[in-house]
Amino acid sequence: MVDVDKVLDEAGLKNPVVRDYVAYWAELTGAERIEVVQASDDARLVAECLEAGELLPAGEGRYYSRSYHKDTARSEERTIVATSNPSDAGAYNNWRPSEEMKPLLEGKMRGASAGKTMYVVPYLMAPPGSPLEPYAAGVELTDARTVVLHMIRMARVGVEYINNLADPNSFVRAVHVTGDLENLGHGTADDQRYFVTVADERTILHFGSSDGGNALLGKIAHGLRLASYDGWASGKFLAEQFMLLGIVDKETGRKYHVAGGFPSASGKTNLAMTLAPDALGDRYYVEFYGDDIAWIWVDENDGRAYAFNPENGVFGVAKDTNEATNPTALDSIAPGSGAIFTNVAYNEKTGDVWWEGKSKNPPADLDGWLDWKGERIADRSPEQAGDPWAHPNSRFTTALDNVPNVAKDYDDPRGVPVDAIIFGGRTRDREPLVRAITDLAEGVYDGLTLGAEATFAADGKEGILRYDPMSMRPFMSYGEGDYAAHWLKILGQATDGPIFAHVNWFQRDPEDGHFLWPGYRDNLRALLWLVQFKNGEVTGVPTAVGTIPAKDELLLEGIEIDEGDLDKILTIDLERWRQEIGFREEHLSQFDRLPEAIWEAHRRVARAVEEAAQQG
Ligand code: GTP
Ligand code: SPV
Ligand code: MN
Repeated sequence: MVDVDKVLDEAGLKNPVVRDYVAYWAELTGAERIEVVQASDDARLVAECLEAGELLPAGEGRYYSRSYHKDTARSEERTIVATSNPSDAGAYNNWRPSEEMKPLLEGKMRGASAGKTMYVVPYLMAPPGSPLEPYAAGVELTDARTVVLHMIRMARVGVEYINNLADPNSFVRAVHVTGDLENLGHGTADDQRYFVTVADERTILHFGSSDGGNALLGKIAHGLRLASYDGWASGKFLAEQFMLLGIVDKETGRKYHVAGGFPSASGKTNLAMTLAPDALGDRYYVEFYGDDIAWIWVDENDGRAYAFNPENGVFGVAKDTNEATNPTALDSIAPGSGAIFTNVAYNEKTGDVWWEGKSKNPPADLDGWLDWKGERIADRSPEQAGDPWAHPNSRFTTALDNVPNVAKDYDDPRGVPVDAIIFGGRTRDREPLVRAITDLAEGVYDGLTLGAEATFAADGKEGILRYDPMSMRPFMSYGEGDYAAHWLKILGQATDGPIFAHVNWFQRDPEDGHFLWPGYRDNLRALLWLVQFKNGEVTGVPTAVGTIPAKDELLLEGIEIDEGDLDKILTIDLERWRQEIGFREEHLSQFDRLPEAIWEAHRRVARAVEEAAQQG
């Protein structure tokens, strides 16, 4: 038996409620040792992981890890939100009663860490001193050392974040037990994996994975799923899967902040890290705040919406990250950064890493190269030759202060004022480059009808999106109707609120499939138009679905784009919009208690589309 008190005393962990919680789970999981983690333990833990083969060296101060081959992404079907109130059930949150889920998870976790160390990771998901700090403290218990290293990069870690809480009970209990990965029945009827957030008890119980958001519980389980529930229950804030960036106009000295929701793997990291296109670089500069989560509230003193990024690091998609698409990301994972790569291809002789799109072609010399499963590329059969080297969801993990354009005030507890909220999904047609929306209810309506093309288009109908409200579908913790009402309530408090917009970088040519818009760094041009529109510097072209840029209003200096392509992304395809309105009606009908203001916004947009189509 571990002497829990002794370990906690030695670590200076004083919060009595946290101590009881640690003791309870140490006993239940049967862990052989307990260790309390501080951020300063990183170097030692890295050395231990290298020694144990849990990490491999990937050049100076960079590391490589591989996860079990069936454990490479979040599993939405296995993710559950539990509470004691059945009316918390929504269309997407897989609601279950907590009285059913808690014993089930305790049963799976009982004795499951036998022989292992249980790491106690106290953390904070907010800049210290923030008004939302009472919702940000947590203690993750995990039996995986590499998960600890991810937490140290992604969150602020140390006992100081939980020792002096105003209410010693106000921390999130986040329990992660890996389980026997090879025997969990992944994808079968007898799947043993459960990723449960007991939202009204501020408890997270995740069993059966050591990958990404399934295992680093500060990020998605706490920072999004639980925080959005807390934000609603307290009536104080929104927690959203949004990136957050600043645009500095060096000529006027003004700075604008844009927050934006794009479904997973749809471009948040790339946008937040973007550099201005070369031709505009003398005047504009983009600052990085966050790439995946923003907490948003309204300050009653000045009536503005404020946001911060609760995370301390970046967990970015590796695929297609290269010098042209995202030089900032490459700098942030440079030698010496402490970056951890997961499930990319690895050269066991040189320590090099590679992923699809890192360079046009994979390394020509196959010597030493292993794919993400650890299989030798040189030994591939002709049938395997086309398989990707890296897993499509392979990632890099790096701390925020490695990002070269991170804003100086990224950890300002007051947050930054939000000028615009944008939504964007991968849509190959219909959605123009950008359309601005000035009305709050229409903006929230637009977020609720955000969608992306299903990438696995099974038996979906042509043109139907996988709707992903506000890019929160996988993280929704309570009913969508209540969620919409909460948005209207919070942002309704603003007297100087953000403008909304829908953006789309992914429109394609129906014939040859090429992207009509070059994307990446050029995306800043759409955002610049939006802030100019908000400032009244350009007027745009009003349409049934918002205001789009007039062609000569976009700053197009130095861009390479075909005239015809440009015309196409600046027009509204009314026939496709007419069809979309019908799909939206069905989509919104799933939601209980959807506010009448949202239905009214829907009817206004539907009527405008109909009228425009008839005039058309
Ligand atoms: P999560 O971390 O899963 O929430 O994803 P994310 O939204 O941060 O996505 P990310 O920025 O990592 O981009 C996902 C993929 O989209 C990457 O492979 C990018 O290269 C690609 N991508 C991002 N921006 C653009 C763009 O403007 N145009 C095109 N064509 N592809 C893009
Ligand atoms: C996402 O899937 O949206 C992510 C990665 O940001 S994970 O943390 O694994 O959820
Ligand atoms: Mn994400």
